[in-house]
Amino acid sequence: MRTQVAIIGAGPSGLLLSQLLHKAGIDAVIVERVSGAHVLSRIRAGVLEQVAIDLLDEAGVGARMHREGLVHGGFGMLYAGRRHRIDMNTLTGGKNVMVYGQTEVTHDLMDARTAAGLPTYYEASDVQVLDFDTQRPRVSFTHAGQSYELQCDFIAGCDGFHGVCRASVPRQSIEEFEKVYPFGWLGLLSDTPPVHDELIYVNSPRGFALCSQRSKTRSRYYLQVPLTDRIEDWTDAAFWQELRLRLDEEANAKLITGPSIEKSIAPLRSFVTEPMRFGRLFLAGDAAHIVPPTGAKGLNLAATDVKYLCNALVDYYQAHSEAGIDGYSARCLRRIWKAERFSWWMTSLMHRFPDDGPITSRFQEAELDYLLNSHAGSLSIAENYVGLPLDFAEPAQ
Ligand code: RFL
Ligand code: PHB
Repeated sequence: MRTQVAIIGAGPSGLLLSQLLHKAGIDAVIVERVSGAHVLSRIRAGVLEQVAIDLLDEAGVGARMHREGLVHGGFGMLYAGRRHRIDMNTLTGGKNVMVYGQTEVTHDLMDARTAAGLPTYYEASDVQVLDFDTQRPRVSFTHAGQSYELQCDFIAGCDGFHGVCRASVPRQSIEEFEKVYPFGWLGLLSDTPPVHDELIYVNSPRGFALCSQRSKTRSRYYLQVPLTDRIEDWTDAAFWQELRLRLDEEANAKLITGPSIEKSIAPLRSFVTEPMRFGRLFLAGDAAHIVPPTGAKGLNLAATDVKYLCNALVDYYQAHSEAGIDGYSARCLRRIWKAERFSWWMTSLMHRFPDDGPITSRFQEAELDYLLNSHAGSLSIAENYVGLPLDFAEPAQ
């Protein structure tokens, strides 16, 4: 079997890359470890930046997102019992974000791939990426009891944080930067109307909370919890009770509770791999970097990595230039570090850290007071939250 680009992983990175390559006339085969249904069962991101919206349009899969997604021009920040609004739209001169779940994005991309009749091997086992330091990389895997070898020009490692691609790179060729946070996010999804028409990020003495949503009838809430908490110990009633203790009166008066349709605990981590290219293997998305979800950047970064990679491959095949490929890693990392910085900073600003004393809460309150009452401070939050442009801080040619 032969293709131009072998894509490992059918998450948002792999699926979006395949669709952008298809539009550019470049062949790709996707090899995914789990079933399509399993990929769709993972409840994750909910907020898309303008850059990601544009890329989904470019990939030809934006129609349902524009019909069903919710455009948000601002969000709330609650601290010291007071709620403030960051008016992203006004502050940034008209930019918004789109609330549209990762599950829906993935669904739309999968449907487009199926409609185009493009090959994806779901439930592939023993996936190995081979010879990527030569001109003839290969991928081997087992599917439905049969062994396959896929020959290709390039391998795109879109297989997430626990994937095989990053793990296959010789240790001396890679540097990893990591910070693990001493708490997790307990998330609950419910078919109840959202408590507010915009998201609310909460810094409370009992810890961080987030009121998010998927639609006008489906809510997503998160609570900061100790890493030692187990999901079995959190009943729905306990979740709603704790959420109430972290919200303001106005939100509590509007909060409608109901049975959860999903509940899970996610650890928080900042992680970056340098570089992101190893010969003919490219890492993209969570395979190369993780952000804590506070800034809503993970899926958006995955989308922009994939855009840079697609551009580099188009340059290679159409203009016979290796400049894009050679510049891929540096270009991605410039953007990634800015989003990593913002996500780490927003996490530090909004959470309670177990080893910090009361002085840290006062520092946080003072910083929030400053930021939310200063045009420059609010603009900085807004500009980062809606997402920096694709070519932000690119060196002049
Ligand atoms: P994924 O989604 O992990 O997909 C990787 C795919 O690779 C497959 N795989 C393999 N396939 C073949 N062979 C192997 N050996 C393989 N090993 C793994 C996996 O099965 C999987 O299908 O990575 P990708 O595509 O890079 O996408 C990244 C995003 O999923 C992630 O960044 C976001 O979900 C992060 N995130 C958020 N991002 C946002 O932009 N906005 C948000 O609001 C937001 N909220 C969140 C989040 C992540 C969260 N969690 C649970 C980590 C909220 C949460 C709670
Ligand atoms: C979500 O809706 O899942 C979500 C929204 C904003 C975040 C993180 C997660 O910052």
